[in-house]
Order: sequence, then C-alpha cells, then structure tokens
Amino acid sequence: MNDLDREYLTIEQCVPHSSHWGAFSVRPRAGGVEIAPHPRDPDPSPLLANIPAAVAHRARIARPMIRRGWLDDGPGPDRRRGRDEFVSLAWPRALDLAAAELRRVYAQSGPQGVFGGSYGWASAGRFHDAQSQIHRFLNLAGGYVRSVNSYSSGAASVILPHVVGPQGFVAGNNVSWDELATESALVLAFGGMALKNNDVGGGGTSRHVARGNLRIARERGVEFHLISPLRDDLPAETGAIWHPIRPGTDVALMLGIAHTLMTEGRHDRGFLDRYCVGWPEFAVYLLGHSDGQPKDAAWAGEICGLPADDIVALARRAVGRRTLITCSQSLQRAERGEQPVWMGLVLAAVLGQIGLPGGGFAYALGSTSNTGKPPLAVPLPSLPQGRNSIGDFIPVARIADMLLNPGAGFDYNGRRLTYPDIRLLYWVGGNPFHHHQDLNRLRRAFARPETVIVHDSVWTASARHADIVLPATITLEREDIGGSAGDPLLVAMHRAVPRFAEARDDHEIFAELAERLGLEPAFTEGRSPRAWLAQIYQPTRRALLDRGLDAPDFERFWELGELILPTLPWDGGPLRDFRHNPDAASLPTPSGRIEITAAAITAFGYADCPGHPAWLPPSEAPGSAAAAGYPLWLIANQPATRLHSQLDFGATSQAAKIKGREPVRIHPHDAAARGIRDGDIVRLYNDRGACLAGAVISEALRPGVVQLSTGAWYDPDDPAAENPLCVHGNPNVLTRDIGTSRLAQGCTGQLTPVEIERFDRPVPPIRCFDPPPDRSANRSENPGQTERGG
Ligand code: PGD
Repeated sequence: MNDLDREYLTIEQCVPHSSHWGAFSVRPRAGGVEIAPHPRDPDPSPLLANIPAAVAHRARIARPMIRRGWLDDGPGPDRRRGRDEFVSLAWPRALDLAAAELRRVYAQSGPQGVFGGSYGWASAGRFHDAQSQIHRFLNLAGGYVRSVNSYSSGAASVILPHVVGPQGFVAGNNVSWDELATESALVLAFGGMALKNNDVGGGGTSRHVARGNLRIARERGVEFHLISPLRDDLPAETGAIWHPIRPGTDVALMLGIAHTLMTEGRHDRGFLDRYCVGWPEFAVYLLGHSDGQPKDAAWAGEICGLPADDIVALARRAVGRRTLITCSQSLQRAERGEQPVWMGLVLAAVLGQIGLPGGGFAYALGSTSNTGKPPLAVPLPSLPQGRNSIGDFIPVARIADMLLNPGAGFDYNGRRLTYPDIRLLYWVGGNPFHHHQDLNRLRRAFARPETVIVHDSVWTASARHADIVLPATITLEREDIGGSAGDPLLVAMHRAVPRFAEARDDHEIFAELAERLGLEPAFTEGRSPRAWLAQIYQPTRRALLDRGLDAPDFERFWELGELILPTLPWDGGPLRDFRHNPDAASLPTPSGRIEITAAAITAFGYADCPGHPAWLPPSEAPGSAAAAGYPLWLIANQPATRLHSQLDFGATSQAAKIKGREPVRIHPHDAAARGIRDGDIVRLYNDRGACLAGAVISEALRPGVVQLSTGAWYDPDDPAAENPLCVHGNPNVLTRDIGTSRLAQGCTGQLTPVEIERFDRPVPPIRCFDPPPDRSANRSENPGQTERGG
C-alpha cells in the first residue's frame, strides 16, 4: 500500500469527481463505489450509472502485457496483431522495451515515423487528459505525425471557415438555449437535437439544460419541425412535427425550401445582397439554369421521400417569424458531409435571420451538454504540451489510408499532401477499433506498422491489436481538476478508490519512459501530479483575482471540492456584431461576407465539393448499383447508453442489450418482410463485413432504415479469419472508410447500406469483455509484480 492508498482509506465522506457525462460525488463502498449526481444538475445523465462497474471489472488491464509475436520476433509488420497471444512482463522490463523501441524508431525514421495522433475522448480531467500527456511526451521525444480535426465534426470544421468563419461562429456561440427558449418561433431541426447527445460534454458539466429549455420553448409556443429518419432525434416534449426524411438527403430538402422561397419572392434579397456573396451564381443553380434541373419542391420530394406539398408548406411557415435552422453533427458525418452544413447556412441566409436572437443558423446545438451556454470568463487549467518539431499531419479519419498507403498523395482543403511512412503507432485515450470505419480494413492497416503501443484501462479491441499494452488507471483512481469551457463548475476531482492491480497513471508511465530517454526533468519539471494541479490552477486563479473575484488558493479550492467560475454575458457572438455592422465587424472569410458561392473552393476544382452548396447523391445508397443487395440504410449514430465505446460493460449500457447484443431498431414493415420478431438475434451484413445484433421492432424509424448505435465492443467470432463476424454489434464493421470529400476528408461513419436477416444458428458467446489469457511461462512464479509507484 502506498501513501495515496492510505490517504484514501481515511476519507469517509463523499468525494467530488467529474466525468464527460457530468459532475458527481463518490462514496466508496465495500468492493465498489456509489455515485451521486451533482446536486445542481437538473437533468443528470443515466450514463453515470456505468461508472461503478469500471472499478474492478474483469475487462480491466491488470499488468503490462506484450504480444507474443512481437516479443519473440521483434518489431515489424505483423498480421498476427489482434489474434496473437499476450504475455505479462514486470513494469520495468515493459518500460525498457517501449523506451528502446521509441529510441530505435526515432533514430531510424525520425519523428515522421511516429504517429501520435492518438485520437480519442479519454476521460475528463485537465491534467491527466490523455491527449495532453502523450503530446507533451512525444513533443519532448522528438515530435510526431499528428492528426487534425475530429471524428465528431470533420467536415464542418473545414467548410465553415471558408464560408462564414471558425466553427465557433455558428456552433454554441451564436444562439443560446436561453435565446431559443425566449426568442425563437420556429425551429427547423435538421438531424434533430437528440437529448442522448446532450448527456455528454467534453470535460464534464454541472448542468444538463437542453431538456428544460426545450420544454420552456414548447410551453411558449415554439413550433418544432424534426427532419430526421428517427423520431426520437427530438424529445417528445417538444411536440415536434416529424418529417421522416430519407437518410442523407437533407441538402435536397433545403434546396427545395430555398427554391420555393425564391420563386415565391419570399427570400430576403436585402440580406443576401448586404451580408453575402455569390447569391446570383447559386440562384442560377437553384433555378436549374446551369444543369436543366430546377431544385423545386417536387424534385426535392422525390429525393427525400417527403410530400412536395409539405416542403412548400414548410418554406411558407419559415418566413415572417423568428426561424432557427439547426444542423446536427450527424449530417456532416457522411459522404459529402460539407454540403448540409453549408446549405443549412445558405437557407438561413435566404430567410435573412442570421445574427438575430434565436434566429438564423446554429450548427451542433445540443450536440454536447455544453453547447449553447455562456462561455467562461476565465481560462481553465491546462497542461502545456510543448512544440512539435514537425508539421506533418493527416485528417484524423484517414488513419487506415495512411497506414496502408505510405508515400501516396491525397487531397485536403486545397493542398496535395503525402501519407507518411509510419513505423510506430502510439495510442493513449482512444479506441480506433471503436471509432474508425470498415474495421476489417483497419485490421489490415494495423498489421503494417512495426510497433503499436496502447495505454488503456480496459481490454478494448485497440489494446488487443497492440504489441505493448500498458494498464492505465481510471479517473476515479487519481486526482485531477475537472472543467469545461461551456460550464461554470471547476471540480477538484479527489481520488476515490485505490488503483486497480498494477495500473498506473498515463503521466507516470510517460515520466518513466522519459527517464529512460533522458527527458524526465523536462517532462515532469520536478513536479508531482499534485504539484502540477496546483501549478495549472494558477492561471485560473490569477484571472479571477484580476476580475476582483473571490479566488481561493489551491489548497482551499482542493478542500472546498469545487469552485463556480464566472461566465461572460451572452452577446450572440461575432455573427450578431456582423449583422449590426458588416463592414466594421466583417467575417474572417475571403470576402468578409457569408460565402454562398466561395471562390476559394471553386478554385480547388473538387467535383465532390463544388463552389456552392449542391445536391450530390451518395455514391453508395440503397437502390444504387453500388449497393445492390443492400436495400436498407443503416444509421450508425451515437449511443444513448454510453459515451462512444466507454464503459460498454456498465449497468446502463448492459441494460439495453438484447441477449447480450447491441440493439438494432427496425421498422415493423422491414421486420415482417424478413420474418424478424422483436428480440430476435439478427445478422447485418454488406460487402465489407457482418455483425450480430438484437432486433427491436419500432415505428420510430422511417421504413427502409435500421439503426444500430456505435460503441458495442468489437467481438470477432474468429480473430484469425479475414472478415470475421462481430458477434456483439459494432456497426463499424459495416461502414465505409472514405473521406467526406477531397475538401475535408472527414469521417463518413453515419450511414451505410446493409441487409439484415434472422440469425438462426447457435449464437456465439460474447468474449470481448474477457481479458486475453496471460501466456507468460513464469506467471505463476511471479504473481506479485507490484512495483506501483515505480
Ligand atoms: P471512446 O470510446 O471514447 O471513443 O471515438 P473515441 O476513440 O474517442 O474511446 C476512449 C478510450 O479511452 C476508451 O477505450 C477508454 O477506456 C480510454 N480512456 C479513458 N480514459 C483514459 C485515460 O485516462 N487514459 C487512457 N490511457 N485511456 C483512457 C469517438 C469517435 O467515434 C467520435 S468522437 C465520433 S463523433 C464518431 N462517431 C461515429 C459515428 O457517429 N458513427 C460511426 N459509425 N462511427 C463513429 N466513430 C467516431
């Protein structure tokens, strides 16, 4: 037992802590913990109930494990990854091996040979944030190939700066929940604002406010229109009118509405002239003068599967009142995902309400618990990451392409770039075998590097595809500071439980590696984790003092357990200023205006992202030749019962499973046509792969659509097979690994064509939560192996 363990055992009261799904307190209990949501939270997330299982679940990684083939044969490309055995090693030996391998790769290939993009949500906490830790370490070690943008918002984050400004101009910074509740009259929610997404916010939250504000808005008479194939993408209490659109066709609907507005003379010509550029060129397309096809309501209705009359009616309802167009992140996580975001903005411009309170365009409102809330007035603690010595990067979702095609060229945002030749992949705080598309292709890609190192607390599929697996603590096992730019609560995250088995903090692991590489003083700067917390708290405290506010010193903050930070008054952000004075507060686009037609994008010459928003049919859709045999659209969206793949073994996640499988929702018509009954185990498949799931018959989907959320742990029936069946229900065995377009190269995991059938064979067991056996010969002779604290 070390000192920290002893200290923990003397704590008798609840200890404050935080997670991406909310602030909470923990009361240690024999063999586990009890969790209570923060008392300020009006609508705590059910995901909190997943936490207790993490403390001692059998899926936890107990000790450093090395892949047998790597240990026996040394580094090198290896198709045995993901199917090989593991052996445990004592910490010092595992760290020696990892340090020696880093030294070798840096010496032979330089930083261009090391991929440290390491995408992933990891856990809340400003110091132990896994991305900050790995990037600080790799920057000191020599640099690394990084990744840019996110799986959440890959297309939007690239298109928006061209056409209106940084994502923040239209996401969470222009229309607040309060404004929606008090000012909006009509909300056209493209992709909805599903409350399940609002459960989660990077860094945590003390108040989930979406449901309450939607309710207030409804009570005030706001008219909601939900445009989605899924009825529950807006909560029932909004009383929304559901337009069950065909997946992936929102741009056609937006064009149909815009065409109706224009041809009926209801468009705001004054706004388009004063605040926008490129309307005339776009109007030529809208009217069909450039391609012979007017984008009228009848045309749109055919594509979207909605009645043309409803489209005309929707256009007419949207004028003459305060109308807000919202666009969810899911719409842009699909092929040509740039288009719905751009066209949503253009539709709001046609209505002329951008910059007005509660009107205009909001991207991603409700996508996390902290969008649409006032920003903090003071900086949050953060760990300095240092400087990367190289500029090489990939758009984050091109990971498999990069590994499979070293030296190949690719397009990105007007540039021609080259994939680096990666020798060492280092992943901390993410699960690519959850988040990436076409997992069978990813398995082939993971066979290419010479070494893969993963830290995780649990045996994810990504850990199983690594060579060196180092057990990380979970957040309850360490001290940290929790905070998010969209929430006023700073949490002193006290340690709640002792560490599991031999798990160590990522920081400690990197400090040990740094010591072996002669970088320890630079990495730790001589500070313990507690001293780091005190250090990174100082900028927040100084900013509070500068504002003349109460600013407890670190020890006092730690004792108090939390601190309410000041927020800035809501001012509508740069779009409101722009509306007041488009010359003095021009936008950071090339023209200073909203770009309906963007000369810079036209100049790129991308057929898949032309110079103005356009309807570009997906290259693979049910009914198309490319998807012959796969008549259903699969929506692989964010889960309601966990964050991504995290804590899939937790109580909330497990309660929703059907015979241990992830639920897939299917419309009664589609189920009947296939002889599928509620609760049946079914097989979803296409040319890329197949998975099992448990059928839930539901009328909350448009016929022809099935929905299987992401996050069920990948569980191949035969890891040695080329394209194994995932017996658990990970939809990313089915999704397609292509970029949104040559512009953004974002993730396209949201939609894919599939077929589904009843699975009448014996159902294979779920094994993804069972750790791989430890095959070390001397394991029984060496059971202690506890060098905790090193
Ligand atoms: P998580 O499950 O959150 O998924 O992908 P991401 O990789 O972020 O993975 C985080 C991992 O970090 C977990 O394995 C967890 O155990 C580990 N972890 C947590 N805390 C720590 C820590 O302190 N240290 C270490 N070492 N590990 C830790 C999410 C990504 O998936 C995202 S953001 C989106 S939006 C995408 N969404 C979709 C989608 O809509 N549809 C499809 N088909 N695919 C998607 N993938 C994307």
